[in-house]
Amino acid sequence: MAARSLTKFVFSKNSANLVKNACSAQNVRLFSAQANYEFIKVSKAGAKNNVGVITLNRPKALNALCNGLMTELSNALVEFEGDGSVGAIVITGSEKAFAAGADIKEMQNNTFAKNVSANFLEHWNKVARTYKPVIAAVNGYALGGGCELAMMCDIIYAGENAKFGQPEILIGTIPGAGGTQRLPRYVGKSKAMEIVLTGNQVNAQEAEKMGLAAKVFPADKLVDEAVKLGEKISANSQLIVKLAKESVNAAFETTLAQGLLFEKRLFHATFATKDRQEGMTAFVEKRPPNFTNE
Ligand code: DAK
Repeated sequence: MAARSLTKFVFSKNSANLVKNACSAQNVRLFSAQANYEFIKVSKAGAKNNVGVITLNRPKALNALCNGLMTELSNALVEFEGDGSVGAIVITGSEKAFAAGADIKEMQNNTFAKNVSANFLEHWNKVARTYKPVIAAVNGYALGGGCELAMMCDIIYAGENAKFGQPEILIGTIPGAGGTQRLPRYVGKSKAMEIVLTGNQVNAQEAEKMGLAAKVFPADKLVDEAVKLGEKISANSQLIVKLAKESVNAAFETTLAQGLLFEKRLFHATFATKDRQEGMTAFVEKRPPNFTNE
C-alpha cells in the first residue's frame, strides 16, 4: 500500500507565519512544529524522502473542497516549496474521491455581491502558482473544483476507477476555477464543451485517451506510481526543473513566437548554471551527474 512508503513529516519552518493565512475562525490552527491539519494529511515519501505528499482527508464529504481544506492545502504547498529536500509534490485523495468539488453547502447561500466583495475562492490560485512540480494522483471522483484542482497540477495520474467531470451545470452554475479554460487546453473545444454543457463524467481510460490524464494505474498502485514519478523528477536539478516548468507553462499564456523566444532564452540561461555544466560534464565523463541546484 502507498501509505507504507510514506514517512512522517515534521514541519520545520515558516509554520507560525501561516497562522495568519488560515481561513475562518473555526478553522484557525496553530501551524507550528508538527502541524496538525484538520482536512489534509502531509507526509514525505520516496527512498530519499524527497517527494511531498498531500492527502485530502475529508472522507465524509468526499473531500469537498471547503475553505478550510483549501487554506490548509495552500499552506502545505508553501511549506513544501520552502523545504529544499522536496523536489516534487503529490496531491491525492481517497480511493472513493480525489475531491467531489467545492463545498456546495458552504457556498449555497452566497450572493453575487458577497462573492465579488470577498473575491470568493481567490486563494485557490496557489496550487497553479506553486513553482515545484505538482502531480495529481486521482482515484474516484474528481468533479467540479476537484477536476479543476487536478488540472491546476502539472501532471495527472489516474487510478482505473477515476471519474472526471464538471457537473456545475447540473446545479445551476458554471465552473469557476478553470474548468472552462484549462479543460479545452487539455482536451480541445469539442470534448470540453460536451463535458461542461452536459455535466457528463469521463472515466480514467477516456481521460487518458483525451489527454487529460497522463497515465492510468490500478487504484492501489496509484500513489506509489505518482511518488515514483516525483522521485524521478526530484533526481534532476531543481533549478533546471523550475525553468522547464515555467517554459512549458508559457505555452499556455503566449503566442508561439513569444513562447519560442522565451524557451530559447531560458535554454541560453541554463548555460549560466553549475548544474548545466555538471550535467554535460557528467555525460561526457560517463558518470551520473551530481546536481547542486545552482
Ligand atoms: N459539496 C458538499 N458536500 C458534498 C459534495 C460537495 N461538492 N459532494 C458530496 N458531498 C457530500 C454529500 O452531501 C454527502 O454528505 P451527507 O449528506 O452524507 O452529509 C456526502 O458527501 C456523500 O455524498 P453522496 O451521498 O452524494 O455520495 P454518492 O456516492 O451517492 O454520490 C457524488 C457521489 C460525487 C456523485 C455526489 O456526491 C455528487 O454529485 N456530488 C456533488 C458533485 C458536484 O456537483 N460538484 C461540483 C460542485 S461546484 C472557484 C473555485 C471552485 C469552484 C468554483 C469557483 N473559484 C476559484 C472562484 C468549484 C465549484 C464546484 O465544484
